[in-house]
Amino acid sequence: MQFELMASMMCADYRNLEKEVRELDEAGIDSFHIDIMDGRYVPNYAMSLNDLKCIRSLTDKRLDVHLMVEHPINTIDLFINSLRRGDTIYIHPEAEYHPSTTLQKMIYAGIEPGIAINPGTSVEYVYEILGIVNKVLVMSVNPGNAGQMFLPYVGKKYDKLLKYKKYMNFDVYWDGACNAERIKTFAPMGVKGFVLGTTLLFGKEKPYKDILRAIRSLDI
Ligand code: S6P
Ligand code: MG
Repeated sequence: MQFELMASMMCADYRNLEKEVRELDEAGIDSFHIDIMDGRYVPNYAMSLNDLKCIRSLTDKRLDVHLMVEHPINTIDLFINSLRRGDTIYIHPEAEYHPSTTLQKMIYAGIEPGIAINPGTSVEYVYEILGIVNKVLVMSVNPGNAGQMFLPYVGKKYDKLLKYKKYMNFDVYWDGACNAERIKTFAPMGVKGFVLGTTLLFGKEKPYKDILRAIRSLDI
């Protein structure tokens, strides 16, 4: 079964960022997930624009930029201008007065428009903009940190989104506490890709290529 695997780079070893990117690239990761935080929308700082530019220069794989910032319209051009056509930016609709304006800017620039939905945000809240995004990133932990516990109540959100997806044009992605069991359950339901962090990919004793090979050969 085909599904995409993304590496959550805030979990990488920053003493060796270039080595990390090259190993993940060679191991067959599909894209690099870049978590940008402003210390206001979420109580943390993770990666910076400079980290993003560094990773963009080291790989030809796609980048997924997950903006956990207030009013992304104020800085969206910095991110658009640092990416390539076909890369993705996710914004949190609650963090923006006019999320559709920000998404439209991405569309004009050839960036894949995405939204991220928090565990406490309903599918109904984002219903209108589902029609203009290509990707929906469902958070199964609260945004702000890696290594958190899975919140099981988000499961129902996938059912709803996958129903809407049948007559709209977006794909559904998973972010937070992703393990092999969750891939086995949700990939066959139609979830297109999974962000891998500390739960499944980083800080293990095994090489990335072995971990990714094991995930791709799961019995699904
Ligand atoms: C959380 C962030 C995520 C995490 C990722 C970590 O704010 O958006 O992308 O980095 O979920 O994965 P894990 O397996 O440590 O929860
Ligand atoms: Mg993320």
